[in-house]
Amino acid sequence: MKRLLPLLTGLVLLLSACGREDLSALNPQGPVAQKQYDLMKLSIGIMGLVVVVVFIICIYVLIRFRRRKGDNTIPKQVEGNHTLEIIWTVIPLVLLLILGVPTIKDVFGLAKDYSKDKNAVQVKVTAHQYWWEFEYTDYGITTGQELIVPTDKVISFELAAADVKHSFWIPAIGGKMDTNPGSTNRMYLEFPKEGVFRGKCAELCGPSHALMDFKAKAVSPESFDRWVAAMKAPAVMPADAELAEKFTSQCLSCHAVGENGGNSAPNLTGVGGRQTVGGILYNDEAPTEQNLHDWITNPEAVKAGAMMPSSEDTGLTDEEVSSISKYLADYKLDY
Ligand code: HEC
Ligand SMILES: [Cu+2]
Repeated sequence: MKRLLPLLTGLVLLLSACGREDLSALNPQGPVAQKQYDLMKLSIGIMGLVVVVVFIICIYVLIRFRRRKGDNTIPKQVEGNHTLEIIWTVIPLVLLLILGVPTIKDVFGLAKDYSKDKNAVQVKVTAHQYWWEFEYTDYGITTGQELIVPTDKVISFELAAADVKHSFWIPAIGGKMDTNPGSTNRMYLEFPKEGVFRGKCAELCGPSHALMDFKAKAVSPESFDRWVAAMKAPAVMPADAELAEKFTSQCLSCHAVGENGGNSAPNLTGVGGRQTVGGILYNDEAPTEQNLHDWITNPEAVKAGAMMPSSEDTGLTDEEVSSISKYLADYKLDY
């Protein structure tokens, strides 16, 4: 044990340093995650209690009734004991009831369908290799990588995948739920606290599975309304006409800004205000413009298997990549 201690301390330090602090199901930031956490505590508590009691009895019996030196008599033979049998049948039954009643209540409670609720915000989530698309069906807007939600409403999710199976998970808020190609799953979440919560794909889906992050940003109701309005405002295109033409022909075949463009890649409206580029290059670790430049030059180097051409493929010069990066970094929404 003495020799293991430094190792254990090291491990605890290492694990606590894993990633940003918001990626923990053990630090719930909303009612759904709280319920799930309470169930975990209850079941682990009961299991722990059983283990401790059984071990104490076991060790006591081993010591108290061990064979002593020189004692060769056969112990008293016992067969059946009604009192004991009733006790060890009733105790597990009671424990299972304590565990079962809240579990069943919460499992059904958390499956509540808010898809017809006029007060809930409906969000259609589509998981792609390796990015997330969020469509707000009531507002007619779509965004990528960053889910913006108001703190005062239930968010009702309809989950699906465009290619292979993924899984939608925001550990601090609740989840997780599979997103399947060809069928939909539903779940709801609530975000009572303002803040940014990291989401993860929780189903091995390809070489960049571990990089398939997204952010859930919970904002005040007023801020959410401003965000919706800003998303619906006319797109801001590059000021330089030549650059706007390049951007349209090379990028908007897949991406969209405002009403312009395609829908096979993350919507880039307000991309400069996102916390990350590509879900994984943090804009507080390197300037947004730098991250954009790295990404646009060679997405494959950031995320193996990313379905976006490099600047070599599209024939953009480094200067053009820089100008596009500057334009996108400056493209922020006020909300
Ligand atoms: C063939 C379709 C396609 C084309 C063309 C394309 N992209 Fe992409 N782009 C994608 C896909 C797919 C992703 C998401 C990749 C991922 O995260 O795995 C992406 C991601 C991005 C992101 C990150 C978005 C975010 O929210 O973090 C930026 C920025 C971007 N592309 C800019 C550009 C620019 C600029 C061009 C033009 C030079 C361009 N893309 C051309 C498909 C494309
Ligand atoms: Cu995935």
